[in-house]
Amino acid sequence: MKAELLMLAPLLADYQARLDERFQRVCAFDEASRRALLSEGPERFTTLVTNGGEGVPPWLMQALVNLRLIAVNGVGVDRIDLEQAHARGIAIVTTDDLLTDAVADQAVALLLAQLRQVCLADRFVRQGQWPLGGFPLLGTSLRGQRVGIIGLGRIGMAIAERLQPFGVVLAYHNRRPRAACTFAYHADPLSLAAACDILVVAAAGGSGSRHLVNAQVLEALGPNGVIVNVARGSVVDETELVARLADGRLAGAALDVFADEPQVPEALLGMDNVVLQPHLGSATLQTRQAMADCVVRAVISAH
Ligand code: 8YV
Repeated sequence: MKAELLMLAPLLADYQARLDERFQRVCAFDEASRRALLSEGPERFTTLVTNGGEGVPPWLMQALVNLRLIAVNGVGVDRIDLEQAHARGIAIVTTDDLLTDAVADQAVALLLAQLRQVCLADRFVRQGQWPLGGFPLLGTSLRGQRVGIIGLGRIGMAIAERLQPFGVVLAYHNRRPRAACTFAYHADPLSLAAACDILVVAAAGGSGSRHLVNAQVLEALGPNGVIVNVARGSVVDETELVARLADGRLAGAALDVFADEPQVPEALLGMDNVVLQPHLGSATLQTRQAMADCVVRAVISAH
């Protein structure tokens, strides 16, 4: 009899198949099936697989009284009750550095897409507008822009390294200055925003970074400012962001993440100055394969 493995998020099929050789898979991808587990013997699970966006609902974690391992197909642990995991001795494995390059690539892609209006111009061509007259708007050059990175961890640093050859001026905010880093350090996001044209959000999510980019920070960034967020929607006050994009107090945004995914504020959908993505930072085949392989190995080695 195979041990049961609880899946709160799917893996790529080939990697799921490797797990299926060893385990009896129980999928609970939505709220209703997770609630149903409560009356179906939740104590039988010792291991679960989830991803960064899903985490583990606290009530489910409480019900899984024999849980020993949470394998995260991602790097974010902001939707996992770390205190409870620690107190109960539940191990958490993440995919660590495997998605750093993909997320950093996505940040640069989104920034360029926003400045050069790639999505807007694409819509212009598709809608047959070109023969009626040339594209009416000019983009913004990246060279010379002052780019502030909020959260200069692994992903933030990888974004900075990619942006350097574009000739930008880099600065950052972190809880602490990064050793041997030559970019200007700002002890708070407000001072960083006041010194920048573009703010790239790369900080980990969770209560510690919630609304780090608030109304004051957005005000300091100003009407020519652009925000790129590849981290978590929770780091930015989304209501403020949307209001400022709508009335011109902010120039533009490129967003891979949102406060209440998969819900995207309706107002954003009609704006030409935003680029919107459905949380695709790590979504390359190569990266997702490497991540899934890491998850499979972690789960198998724990049994
Ligand atoms: C993943 C993420 O796409 O790693 C994370 O925390 O948010 C994403 O990069 C997500 O975990 C889906 O696997």
